[in-house]
Parts: sequence; structure tokens; C-alpha cells
Amino acid sequence: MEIRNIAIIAHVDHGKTALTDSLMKQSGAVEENFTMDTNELERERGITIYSKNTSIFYKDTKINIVDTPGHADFSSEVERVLRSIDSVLLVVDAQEGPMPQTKFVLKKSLELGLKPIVVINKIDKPAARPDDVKEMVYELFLDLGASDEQLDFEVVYANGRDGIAKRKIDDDSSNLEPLLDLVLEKVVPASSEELTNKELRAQPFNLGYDNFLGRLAICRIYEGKIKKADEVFVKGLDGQLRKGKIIKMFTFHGLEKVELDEAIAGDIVVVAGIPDIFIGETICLNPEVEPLPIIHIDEPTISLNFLVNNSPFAGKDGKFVTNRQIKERLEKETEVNVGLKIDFSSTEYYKVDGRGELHIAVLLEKMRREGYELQISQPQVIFKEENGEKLEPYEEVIIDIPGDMSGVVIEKLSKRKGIMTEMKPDVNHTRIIFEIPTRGLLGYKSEFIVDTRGEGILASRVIGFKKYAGEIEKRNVGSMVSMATGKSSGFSLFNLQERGTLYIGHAEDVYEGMVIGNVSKGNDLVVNPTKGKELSNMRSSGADEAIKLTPPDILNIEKGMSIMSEDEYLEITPNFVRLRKQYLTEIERTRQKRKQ
Ligand SMILES: Nc1nc2c(ncn2[C@@H]2O[C@H](COP(=O)(O)OP(=O)(O)OP(=O)(O)O)[C@@H](O)[C@H]2O)c(=O)[nH]1
Ligand SMILES: [Mg+2]
Repeated sequence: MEIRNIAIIAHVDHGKTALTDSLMKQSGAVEENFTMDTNELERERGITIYSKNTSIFYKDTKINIVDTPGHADFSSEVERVLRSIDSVLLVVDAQEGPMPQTKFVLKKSLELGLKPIVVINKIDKPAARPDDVKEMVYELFLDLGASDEQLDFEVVYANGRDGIAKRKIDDDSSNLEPLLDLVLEKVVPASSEELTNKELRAQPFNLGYDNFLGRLAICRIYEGKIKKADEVFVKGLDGQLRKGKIIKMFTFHGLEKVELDEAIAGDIVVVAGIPDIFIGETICLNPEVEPLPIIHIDEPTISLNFLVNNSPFAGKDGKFVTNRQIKERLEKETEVNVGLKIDFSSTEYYKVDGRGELHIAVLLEKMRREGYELQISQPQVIFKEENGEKLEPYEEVIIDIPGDMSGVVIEKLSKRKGIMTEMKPDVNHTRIIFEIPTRGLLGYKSEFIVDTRGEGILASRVIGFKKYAGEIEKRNVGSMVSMATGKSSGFSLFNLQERGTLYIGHAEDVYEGMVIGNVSKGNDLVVNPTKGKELSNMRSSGADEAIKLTPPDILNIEKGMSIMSEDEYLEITPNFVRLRKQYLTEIERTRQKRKQ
């Protein structure tokens, strides 16, 4: 049987998963009403977090498909996937056109010599402009230095959600066959007798974990074949040779893993039985074979500490709260989360390095759902030194906003050491592109939403380490810190809400040192939110003198991470996210300040 290996890549939300889902549905691999975004967090957020494999059968060909995440924090995962497939479907929203992550994934694909098939998706949107978008994509190929052969790309117009694809925008079509036919025609076959007859060389590009089988490796078999129970060698990244045995092997079909006894060159399979296998290593039967070129993994860009929760409310909500439990959970995470680096050497905290705020926030969100309780310190950018020069991570930011709002955005990003590289007015919005140190961008997103009244779109991605930009002055908002422990009273909150934005509502448990809101002007403010009589008729509509409280800006993990100050911790438990001062009493805080 013939095999084709493709990945679906795009900017976040451009419709990769919906297209994959439709492909699986139409090929009969799965029932209606299911989605590739199988993870609970993915469903809730409506984004893909983990790249996932599937395969479908079409005209006697097995098509292995990898659905990748579009969010920039997960780009190193996409990069690894790109190393192991033969072509990509570059999905581009027919209204939005190419976005930062489109550029990134296309750039990586072109560098690897892939010939993308462009899928202009969501053509059903009322504001779709497929012709313009096709032109923009062509320009992007040019800008990124595509070869003549790559520039001659095929275009398919699609409504991925409804499962329709067509070669020309006016064609009649009721399914995705035009796209699948193009895949069969244009993507090089991955399998051949010649390759299968060679000696085995397979390479993991992703890891998984199974409670019974332990670490799993998702591999592409480049040459030869693997059989169940094979005794294999692993050529490590350090050049050392290790031994392993293929205990079990699976292929993906629809959403299921199907067990296999044998797999041939060209296929993508999951193998179990090599406990310490890592991405980029070479699995072989003959230890003399040349190892495959290794797969590079991007370095982390931000760092923070995970600590045992020691707030006055510690242990009230979580099931797993001790240092040892947190450590074991983090060790398990490093089995599969390859972008993560954790330093376990301190006994007081674990230093966790990741690829961005969302990358870490997803881990924290998973942990709290499993019943963990902990606190974290403020995320810091990771600096590097090269040839005696201090370097820091930079990001490219693409912003789309209504024209009259560009002034304030440009002013703020410039203050944060951003450099505008492009400004393009379009029909009813302006697109601005900035290059800015990650440090300058941390905490900016929530301000951006306010400044653009929720109408702006901001997308960013790490572009690498560059020269340190010097001190960055950010808008200084203070924290409103509770001086008392007890229940918040509507009466005091009513008075406090004039001073800034509150993170809590009335009748909530607070403790001394907890941050209950921000102060719009000036420094930290110590307040008593528990003072005064509790009013029973709050917000009850009929009462004439009822107190009207502005709805609080309730914290979640990401929001907390982006607004917290250096002297604070974010306390995360299954049901609560609270911000607090590291030192809970005012006396201690003053003493600490003196020491510095
Ligand atoms: N109108 C329209 N909406 C679509 C189409 N395809 C997908 N969508 C919608 O766009 C949103 C995002 O779709 P997804 O398939 O989750 O996007 P994605 O590219 O997988 O997103 P990430 O994995 O998070 O990067 C969903 O609300 C879909 O229902 C389409 O062809 N037309
Ligand atoms: Mg998706």
C-alpha cells in the first residue's frame, strides 16, 4: 500500500482541526460529532495544544496526517513535526490572510525544502477575499525566499468545517476529494520497496506516555521495517548506543491507536518499550548504520519558580500539596513535554523554563485540574550570553486594529523598546508589525485589550535571541493589598472600587497580604476589604439604595501571570487563583525593602 505523510499547519484558529475532522469524517475513519481536539483543556479553550496524528485511507493510499497547534507558544512542536513529514497543507483564513504564525510555519517548511499546498479556508465567511489572500500568500512566499518550484504552489479553496474543497473558487464541490486528489498527485510517496528493503532507520519526532507501557515514541520509519518484539539499538544524541525492545507498536487510525505487528518504511508509528528514548535519536537494528540528522529543540525563553503553597489558605482546596508531590508531577511532565526544562536542584522551589506564558499556563491548568495546589513566582525572561554580549529573546508582533487606535498602541510598544518594522493601512483596519523584546511584551496584552476596546488582534511569536535592549519602563500600577483576614464586604469594596480594578467580589475569603485588586494611580495600597456591615440587599434590583458593585476582574492563571509583580506569588488551587505578596505583613515587606 502507498503512504503519504502530511502535516496541517497554520496560524491559530485558521481551521486546521476542523479540516482534519472533516477529512476523517468523510473517509469514514470516525463518527460524526467528535473532534481531534480530544483533550479537555483543548475543548474548553477551542485551541489545539498538542499536535496529534491520525491516518485516513483514500483510493488505496494511507494518508498520515499530523494536526498541529497554531499558537506561537507551541511552535517548536510544529517544527519537529515538519522534519518528519513530506508535505504540508498551509491553511490560510480567506478573510484574515497570512498572520505571524503563517509566516513562521511557512518559513520553516520552505527551509526544509517542502512544497506546501495552500488551502485558502473559510471561503464561506461573508468578508472572505480569497483572491487578495492568494496574492498575499504569494508575496509571503516571495519574501521568505521560496524557490521557483516552491513558488509554483497549488491552491485549494475550502470550507473546512463543512468539508468542501475546490480547485477553482467557482467550481461545484460537495466534499474534500479535490484536496485529497491533489495530495495523492503532488506529495511524494513515502513508501517504496527499495526503502523497505534497506536497513532499519526510524526517528522519533514526538513523545507520549502510557501508564502501563511507559514512554512512547512517535516515529517516522525512514527505511527498513520494524516488527513487534524486535531487539533494537538506539543511537543517542550523545553518540552512545543503547538497547531496547519493541514491546508494542501502534498506528493511528481516526482517533484510535491500532496495534500493529509490522510496519514498513514511510509509515508513522508509535513504539513502546524504549524507556529513555528521545526526540531525534535513531532507532536501528544494525548498530553500524549512519544515524539520521538530529532534530533540534528550541530553547526556553521564560523562567519561573514553582513552590509549595504557603499562603494562610494552603491545603484547604488541593489534594496534592506537598513538595514531593509537586516534584513527582513535574518529573512526569518532563517525560513528554520536551520544550520544558526543570531544575530540581533546590529544595525550596523548582525552576521551570518554558517557551512562553501559555506553555507554562497550560501545565499549571492541567495540574490544578488534577488536584494540585501550588504557587508560582513572576515569569522572567531568560537572558543568554554570547561572545561577552548579553542577549534576550525577541518577538515579532502583528497587530490589526481600527485605524484611529494606532497612536496609543505605537506609543506604548515604543516605550517598551519595540521597533516598528511595518505599518500598512487596509480597508478598515491598520496592520502594524513590531519587533520587541519578550520582556517588553510581558504584561502588555491585557493593556492592549483595554486600549483597543477589545477590537484589536495581537499575535506574537519568538524570533530568537538578540542584543539586550536595556531597561524597560512599564506603566506602573500598584497592587491593592489586604491588611485583614476575613470575608470581603460589599460596603468596603464599594469604596475601594474607585481606586482601581478589583479582582474579587463580595463575601469572598481574603487574607492579610492578599492582592485584591490594582491601583490605577501610584504605588501599592494597603486596604481593609473586610470592614463594615455586610449589606444583604446588594445588587438586588428593587432596593432603592442598593450598592452597585462593578463586576470584578476575576483572575485566571494567564491573567495572573501577566499582571503579577516581582514581589508577589500567584497561588493556584483547583478552584481558586489568588494573587498575594510574598511577604504577607506590611512590616515584613518594609523590612525586606530596607534590606535591598
Ligand atoms: N466560517 C468558517 N469557520 C470555520 C471553518 N473552519 C473552521 N472554522 C471555525 O474556526 C474556528 C477555529 O477552528 P479550528 O479548526 O479549531 O482552528 P485551528 O486552526 O485548529 O486552531 P488551533 O489549533 O488552535 O491553532 C472554529 O470555531 C471553527 O468552527 C470554515 O471553513 N468556515
Ligand atoms: Mg487546531
